[in-house]
Parts: sequence; C-alpha cells; structure tokens
Amino acid sequence: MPKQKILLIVIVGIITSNAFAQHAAKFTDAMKQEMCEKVKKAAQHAWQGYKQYAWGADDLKPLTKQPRLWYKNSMLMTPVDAFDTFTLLELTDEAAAAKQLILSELNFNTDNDVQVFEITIRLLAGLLTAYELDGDKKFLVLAEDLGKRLMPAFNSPTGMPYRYVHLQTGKTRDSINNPAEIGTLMMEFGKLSKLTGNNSYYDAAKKGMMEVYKRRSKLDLVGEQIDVTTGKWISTQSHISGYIDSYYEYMYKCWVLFGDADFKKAFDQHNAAIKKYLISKTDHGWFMRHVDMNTGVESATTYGALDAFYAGLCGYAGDVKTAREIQKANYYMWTKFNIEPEEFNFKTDSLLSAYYILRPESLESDFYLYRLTRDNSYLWQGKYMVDAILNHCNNDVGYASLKNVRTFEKANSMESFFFGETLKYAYLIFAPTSTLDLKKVVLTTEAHPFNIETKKR
Ligand code: DMJ
Repeated sequence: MPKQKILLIVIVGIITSNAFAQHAAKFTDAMKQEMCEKVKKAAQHAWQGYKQYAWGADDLKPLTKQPRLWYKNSMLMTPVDAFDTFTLLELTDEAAAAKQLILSELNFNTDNDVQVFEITIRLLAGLLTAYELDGDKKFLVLAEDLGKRLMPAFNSPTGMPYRYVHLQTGKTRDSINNPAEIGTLMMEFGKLSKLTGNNSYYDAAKKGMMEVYKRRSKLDLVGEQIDVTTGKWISTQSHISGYIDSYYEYMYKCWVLFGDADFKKAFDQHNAAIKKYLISKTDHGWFMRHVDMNTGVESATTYGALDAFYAGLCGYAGDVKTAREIQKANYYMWTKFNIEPEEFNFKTDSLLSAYYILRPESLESDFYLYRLTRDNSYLWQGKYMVDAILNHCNNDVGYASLKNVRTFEKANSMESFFFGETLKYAYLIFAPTSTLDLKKVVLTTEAHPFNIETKKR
C-alpha cells in the first residue's frame, strides 16, 4: 500500500475516533443539570418577552415586539401551551401567572372561526393536561366548553370533521381535510370523555379517524387530502410529513392511552406499510420519501423538520433499531444546514425551504431515543441542537424563527409550540426520568402529557 494512502487512513481513523470519543464521552450529571438550567432560563426569557409585549395575546412577535392574534379575539395560545412546561420545569411563578391569566381571561364564547386541529392540539390538550397536573376544576370546565363548541365539526356526511368551525354559531367550513387534522383529535376528545364521563367526544373522534383508516389503500397507506363530504381522496400523495404525520402518531398513542385495540391494529398495519414503502436508506441515515398511496411509486425525496418525529414514534412503538437509523438522518439534516430546515431534498442534498420556525420534532425523537437506549450520543445530539436554537434564535425579548438556516436571518414569530414542545423536550432530554414517567403518561402531539387511563376500553 502506498505511504500516502496509509497516512490518509490513519488521519481519517484519528478524526473518526475523536468524533466517536466525543459522542460516546460521558455526559455527567452536572452537565445534564447545566442543560436543564439553561433551558429554564430560556423559558423565563421568552415568557418575560410575552409578558412585556404581548400579555393576553396568542403569541409574541419577537422582532417588532408586538402581540399577535390568531383570530378576532385572543385565545391565549402561549399561556395555555406553556402552563404544563412551566410546571414540569418547576417554574412556579411563571406557572402561577399563566394560570391566573387563563382562568381570568379565557372565554370560548367568542366570534372566532377556528381551525379545529390547531385549537384541539394546543388549547384543548393544554387545558386537559393543566387539569390533570394542577387539579383545578376550572381548567376542565374550560376544556369541556371548548370541546362542546368544536363538536359540530363532526357533522359531515362521513363523520370526518370539517377543518373549521365557528365557536359561537357552530357553522363549519372547508370540507377538504387531511388525515392529520382528522385523526389528531382523538387523544384530546378521548381524554375529555374520560374526565367528564360523556362518551360522545370519544365516539365522534374515533368515528372520524376510523373513516380515514377505512379508506386506506391496498398498500395500507393513506393520502394527503380527503373530502369529508364524499369520502373521496383529493390527493393520493403518501408520506409521514405535514397533513398526515400525527394521524399515525395518534393511532399508536391512543392504544397506549386508552388501551383500545382498534387503534393498535390500525397502527400495526400502517406502520408496516410506512417501513416497507417510505423508508429510503442512505449513507446519512434512513430518510422517508413520498409515494403514491395506491402504487407505492416514489413521487418525491423531500424530507424536513416535521418528518423528524417518526424516529421517536418508531422507537416508542418498539423498533429502536429503525428509530436509530432515522434519527441519524434527522441529525444529518440538522448539522448539514446549521439548524434543520423546513424541507430539503435528501437525494440531491439541496435545500427546498430554508426556514426554521422553532419546531421540536428532532428534539422530540432525540428525547425518546435517549429514554429508550440511554446512549450518551443522544445527550450530545440534544446538546448540539438545543445550543444551536438558544444561540441562533435568541433576541432581546425571546426566541425568533429563522427565515434562513444558512444565514441565521430571523423572522418575526415565536409560535406557542416553542413553549409547549420545543422547550419541554429540550428540558426532558436532560432531566431525571421522574420528571416525566412514560409509564404513567403519554405525550400528545403538542407534548402535553396525559395520564394513561387505568380503566382500559
Ligand atoms: C405542532 O403544533 C405539533 O407537533 C403538530 O403535530 C405538528 N407540528 C407542530 C410543531 O412543529
């Protein structure tokens, strides 16, 4: 072997073993604690900005320091999404302030035409968790009022919900819906039934979700858009990204939460199909592609921040080996572009949508993988990602989305899921298991923990 080649092999060996050593290196308790403290400070900083410039609004626009409303009237997205995070992080003053604001101001008898999915995963879930964590019945009263006002959405010919409902009139609109927005109501409506004893919420949400399942293709995949009045698919694109993602997530989590075997059966079928048709194995890890739901023919090699949740779900559902490979791809996507972009093409390695809106999914999967494997490399990955967010999205009043992950140019938004999910997973990766015990709770798609029902279906 020529001398130069031997030298090259030795150099590559040293570099890789150093990288490995760093990843396998011990992550001490003191380092974990330091990360937890850092995340707590970040939560306080962002909350301070909300308090000062957006108090009572849905969220804060961190660049112009203005309040943002989703609809005509505020529904307190940030405080409701943040309350349980503050509680878990033991930020008692912040939790008390959020609670006080919610219980004194939140009112669903308001002239708002709302997106059923977003309001369910952020507000209904946030209120239900607040009730289970805090015990104050007023949270449940608010949750039930909201649940009742959302129920007309299910009055379609198929039982699949419309996308929008007016909170006062019950008027619905938008019959073209998608599996994620149809299926990701089940944990919240199901939990509302369990806590109130009124089964109609559980039954309506399950019917809607199962109507999607019934329309799965012969390959056991679902499409991207469906008409809830006719039951016909509008788009047969299949993937695990936005519009479909949390439909699969809730199939599994509803099995864990409620013990309803219908969900387990459906999840197992779908999950086998996801692995068979969507996984694309590369040297950078296993990505998930887009295919046609009927033929399985590849239609895109797009992957992004939203897709990253599946590593966590896959591991949580028992397949840690596959989960590790997908998390490898997630981390590749993250490190390749400084911070993960919304979307890139994993075949050509090129950016498709360069923005980052403080999404949590890569951290979420990292959290599950660390809990499942106790492999230190997930702590190092977590640290890398959390530090990147806190360093590059930080401004004087909070944390801002990025317009472009390449340049770190900021955008004027701080979504409530930054409090509900991103900061929560950032903390949970490093916090003791007892902070949140996955044997006792299931995390919703917005990371609100629900107590696992002891009385199974
Ligand atoms: C959250 O609102 C939920 O996790 C949802 O399921 C999809 N994405 C956002 C965060 O990225």
